[in-house]
Amino acid sequence: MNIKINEKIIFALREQKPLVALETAVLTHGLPKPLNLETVLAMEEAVASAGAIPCTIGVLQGEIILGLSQTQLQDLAQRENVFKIGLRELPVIVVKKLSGGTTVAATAYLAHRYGLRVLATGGIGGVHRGATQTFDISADLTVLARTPLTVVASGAKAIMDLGLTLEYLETMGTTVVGYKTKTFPAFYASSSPYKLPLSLNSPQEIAATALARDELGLSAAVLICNPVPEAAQIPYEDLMELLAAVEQEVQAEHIRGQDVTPLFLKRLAEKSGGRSLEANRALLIENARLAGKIALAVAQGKNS
Ligand code: PSU
Ligand code: MN
Repeated sequence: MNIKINEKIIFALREQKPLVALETAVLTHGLPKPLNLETVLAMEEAVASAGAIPCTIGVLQGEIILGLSQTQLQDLAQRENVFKIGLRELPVIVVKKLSGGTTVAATAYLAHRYGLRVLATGGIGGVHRGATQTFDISADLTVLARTPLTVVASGAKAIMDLGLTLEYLETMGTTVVGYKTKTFPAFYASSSPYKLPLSLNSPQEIAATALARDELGLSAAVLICNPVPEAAQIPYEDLMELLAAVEQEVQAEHIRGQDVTPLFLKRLAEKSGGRSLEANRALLIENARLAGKIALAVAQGKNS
């Protein structure tokens, strides 16, 4: 199998060092250039500043790479014909020697398979608005339900139907908790009308929760919902107005499937005059930082 694990990552795995998996669909499809590369590098730095080791995952010419180097990240960020690689695309991408960014679903699967415990992203995919008609439900949700990682995100991307997404997470048995919050964050907005009954207040508490999950033999992820920093947020009401406008445009274009999320994000960036990009960048970095702290606490818990 064409899989390459960076030597630093092999060493860290062997020594049970704290590691944080980072996805690359955000690099190839989530953010515009040059913000995409800058942000992923800043996420890696945030993980490192918390005392953990970043392991960014993606595919270059059919080679699945765990721990992309800076040069490889530059390569992936600049390539034109890159795929958004979900779990089901992985085997074909490998055989056809194609390149692309891995979604949360594919990244979580690979991270768990090779022994990582923590993953950071911006917002997970979810149940899309209008899903009762389109059936558009992100594979992130089904993968998280069977992948025992700790995933740090600012909830689901706000372009989703957040209520339906929460219902689906519940049905699938994924643990959802707020980090120092009792509401489900709405990605660019730090809060939403959706309540979260359970919250955790420190990386140590989160690490202990992940260990308890493992001891119980539960197979789902623990999703840690970390709100975007207040200074960078778009207030929920403003966000809903922006979304209503963008939704109409997107519907008129009859876009389907994997292209829906990237188009939505792009249009929101335009309509918000770049505010959504600033919020996205800020939350990605803060999620990486928290994930680093959690990975450290998990490693310390394991070694004590
Ligand atoms: N977080 C972001 N920006 C993104 C994504 C996450 O801040 O672009 C990506 C993730 O890779 C996630 C994907 O898995 O969007 C979800 O896409 P879809 O809704 O098509 O499943
Ligand atoms: Mn979809």
